[in-house]
Amino acid sequence: MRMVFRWFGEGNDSVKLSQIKQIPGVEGLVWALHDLPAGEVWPLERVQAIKRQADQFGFHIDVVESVNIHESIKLGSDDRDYYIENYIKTIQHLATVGVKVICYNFMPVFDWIRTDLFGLLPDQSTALFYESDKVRDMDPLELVQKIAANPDYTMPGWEPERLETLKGLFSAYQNVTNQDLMHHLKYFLEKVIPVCEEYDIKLAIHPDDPPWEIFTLPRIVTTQHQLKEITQLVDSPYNGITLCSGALGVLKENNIVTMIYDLRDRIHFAHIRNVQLFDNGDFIETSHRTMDGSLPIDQIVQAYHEIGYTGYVRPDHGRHIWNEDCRPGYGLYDRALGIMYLWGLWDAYQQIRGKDEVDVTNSLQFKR
Ligand SMILES: [Mn+2]
Repeated sequence: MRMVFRWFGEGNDSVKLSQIKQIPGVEGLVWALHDLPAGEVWPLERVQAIKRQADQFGFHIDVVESVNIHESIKLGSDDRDYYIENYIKTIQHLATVGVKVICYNFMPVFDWIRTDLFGLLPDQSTALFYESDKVRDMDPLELVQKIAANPDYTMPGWEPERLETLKGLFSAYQNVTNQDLMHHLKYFLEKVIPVCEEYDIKLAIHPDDPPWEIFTLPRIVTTQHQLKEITQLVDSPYNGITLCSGALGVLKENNIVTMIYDLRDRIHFAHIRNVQLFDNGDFIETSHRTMDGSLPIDQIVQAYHEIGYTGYVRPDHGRHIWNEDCRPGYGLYDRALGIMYLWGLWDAYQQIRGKDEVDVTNSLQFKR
């Protein structure tokens, strides 16, 4: 596995590149031009500026997260070809600096959703928290208004100008079924994947977070079955996935270990994090350690080791610890601890099994 670290850019992240440099085994930055709205072409000079920044510290910028998809593409609107053309231009610009993987998502309207950025864990650290009752009982417009006014509610990815268009977006999606959304994804992939093949950049779709229907909007990236279906929409190795253990793992029927074996040829990017699930559907993010949450992070890393995974990995969200002042979920300390846990597991499996003796035939014995 090749360890990378998400960085939001100069002036947009509390973590410095000099700090990331001191985390063992981190070889590259996961980046994006976060100030650009979905649908715009990423200018070549801005892409090259990131490359120069990373070069100063010896990091590669192979992985981009995310190049967001314009709603017109997800809706299948008349103007979608214009935005697909822009996407293709961005892919061509990213190829000039050696980008290898683009993570993206296909969630209508909302990016990921939580109800509390600073949910309290028993050790007094805080983390992102999702309370299902709060989401269920709330009108989406009300929720969005609370986001602006109340720091207890947040949905990163929301810009004020998008809030104004929310009503229009909801009515636009009113008659879009899951099947329609899947067709729109297929249309997009059919246009873009040949370009990816030409420029040697792999697409990696991120699962919906959380992976269930919210506010009656369609959702198509939630289960192993759907991920498999998506990889077959255009049957190319360049049409792949970001296997996010935390996003998928909050749905109890999702077995991350089984998914790793089933989707192994199409996993181009792995997000590894743990979550504590509660019976009522709430969840809170925890440290990466297996026994701190509900997911078998040890078995997940073991599965990656067994398949001989050589793709990119990043720790996902971390807790906020040691009074760190940072972006929610993206502090330095807990993600660095997470990386050391992942390396600890990886190195141990490497020592025990030896890469040459990896037996992939007994892969499902770790099913949980
Ligand atoms: Mn993720």
